Amino acid sequence: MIRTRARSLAVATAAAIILTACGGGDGDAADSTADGDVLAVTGTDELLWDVETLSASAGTIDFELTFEDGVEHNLVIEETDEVVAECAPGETVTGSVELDAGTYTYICTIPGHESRMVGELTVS
Ligand SMILES: [Cu+2]
Repeated sequence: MIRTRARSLAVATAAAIILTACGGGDGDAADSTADGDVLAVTGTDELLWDVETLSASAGTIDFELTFEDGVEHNLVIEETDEVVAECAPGETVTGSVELDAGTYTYICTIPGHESRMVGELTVS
């Protein structure tokens, strides 16, 4: 009995360590400034991106866009004219785009936003 319980505890502890490790990896992927698979960007009520430089690996690049309450935004790759995502104020949406290595500009094309909501995406 006692031996079985000790083994169960050991297995549970090992599982907890593995889960913790996975959680840390997800956190890194969501970091907009890292070479993660998901680039998290917020469009603010002040008509700005919260992150103005991003980097990613060539291929499929996933974005997670959050738009603050008051204003509608979208995210477009200027060089390719691809709309990565658009959504209503207060929403978070995901979108993806295929890009080769290079330097790209991501903008919001809502009239009046384009001059302020400009960021640089480096794909390597
Ligand atoms: Cu905008």
